[in-house]
Amino acid sequence: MFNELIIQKFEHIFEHTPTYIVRAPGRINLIGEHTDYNYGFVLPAAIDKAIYFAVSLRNDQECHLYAYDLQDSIQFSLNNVNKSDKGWANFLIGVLAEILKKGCVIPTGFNLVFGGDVPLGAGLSSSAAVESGMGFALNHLFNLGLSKLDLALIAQKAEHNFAGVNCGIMDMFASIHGKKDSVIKLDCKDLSFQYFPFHAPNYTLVLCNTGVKHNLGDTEYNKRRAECEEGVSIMQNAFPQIESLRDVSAQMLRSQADKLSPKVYCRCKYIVEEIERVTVACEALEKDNLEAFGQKMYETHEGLSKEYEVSCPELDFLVEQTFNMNGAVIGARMMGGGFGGCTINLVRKNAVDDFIDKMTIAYKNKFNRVLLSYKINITNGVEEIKHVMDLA
Ligand code: GAF
Repeated sequence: MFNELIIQKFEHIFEHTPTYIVRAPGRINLIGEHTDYNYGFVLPAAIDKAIYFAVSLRNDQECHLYAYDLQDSIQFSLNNVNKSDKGWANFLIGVLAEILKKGCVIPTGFNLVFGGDVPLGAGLSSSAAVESGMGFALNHLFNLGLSKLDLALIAQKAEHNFAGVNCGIMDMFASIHGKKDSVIKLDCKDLSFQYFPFHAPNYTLVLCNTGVKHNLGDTEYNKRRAECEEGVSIMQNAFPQIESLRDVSAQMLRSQADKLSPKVYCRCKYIVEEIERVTVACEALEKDNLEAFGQKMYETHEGLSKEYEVSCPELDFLVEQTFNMNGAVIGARMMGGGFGGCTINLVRKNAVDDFIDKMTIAYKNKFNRVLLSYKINITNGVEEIKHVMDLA
């Protein structure tokens, strides 16, 4: 178990037991991709892959952080909370800096070891898990009284200001607000949300990891966001009341087609349709109509690949292959920011192992790469898993 390894490492380095152990999960997203920063709907959930943190207070101003997976460490003083040359450290320092910016008092330094099993660069939001776990740990350690929503907003700011990705709120929100066996329908406009039980006894959610790593910091993600904003600002000439693509209907968009470049039009079209798709997919979920839900997942992939252009040959291949599985798969699509990472598949329970075998062979034959597949369970969001002091 990862939490045990993290505790052992902590005790080895710092020669005392940690005060808190925190589990911060990665996330999946069932549907609603690239809609968060367009203030639409998303449907994510926290998963049984997580980053674990062991933390304790110090009685000086030093912060000592150790990354278990990278076997790397950093030390700095609370009087000098700045960006580091070490990329991994910025996700943690960013959260601390944003908490301080908010005016919270952190009177002493702290020790921290973190690590886990959220695969990096697989589109499962390992960085949001690190940020939400860090925020949760500091909130507990220093009794800051921050709400879950505060922690999500702090994590998002850390990502913007310290990692340089202009991301939406979905990933950190899901990592923090996750609920066992439920998906979260989040309205990214007013941040209201609703849990939907994910009741699919005959199906398993399977992720297929291309092993191709994307870097969201790479300009493409920020470019898509800018293209959507360009579309909105042009359409505001005709519709001054709109603030984002959330406020644009398919009909309004069509009426402005000749004002937008073909590329911007395609980006906006995908987003407007995807926002609507989340609502329709949720209705299908409420009626336990998993087949209809799966159909929407395929439509999302088509849009992401052809109109939003954030897929890649590996992802397209994996989705395409699901049609050769004798009906074992009822929905599949690329998931997350894109340009690699995972596909998410809704697979009939009795066919899962066969599905994984066939996909692994097909992927190896096509790209000469090993396909890693994960059967996913939906879990609670960030939580304290053991108060070691209580055990003493
Ligand atoms: C990444 C971002 F971090 C999210 O905010 C979201 O935009 C997602 O890509 C695409 O839906 O995970």
